[in-house]
Amino acid sequence: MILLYQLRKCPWAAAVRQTLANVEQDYGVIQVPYRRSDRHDIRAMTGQELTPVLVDGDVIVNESRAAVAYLYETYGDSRQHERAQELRDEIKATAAAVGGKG
Ligand SMILES: N[C@@H](CCC(=O)N[C@@H](CS)C(=O)NCC(=O)O)C(=O)O
Repeated sequence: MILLYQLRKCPWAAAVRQTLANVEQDYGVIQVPYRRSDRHDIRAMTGQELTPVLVDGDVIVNESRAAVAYLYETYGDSRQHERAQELRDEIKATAAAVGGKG
């Protein structure tokens, strides 16, 4: 079963929930503790404390755009596969921009 670790009212988690609805996948929600230092599950799985985190079997994805891209690639139709590719390109561009700052 797909699990979504999230904080209440998180807009990025809402984007992942909308994507799960778009690809018609059932999922469970795990609300993470408000305090970052209490998010032991997230830290153990991803090495960081930000939510959302999507878990689909052995696949663990943190960062909402990466989670949306994963869902569209895995469960989407051809139009959604194209959207996934656009997101992957955006993620790469962001990483290059952030990396270029140093
Ligand atoms: N770029 C990240 C942003 C994630 C993010 O900032 N999540 C917030 C919740 S909406 C969070 O975990 N904040 C940690 C905190 O407030 O302690 C993504 O898109 O997933």
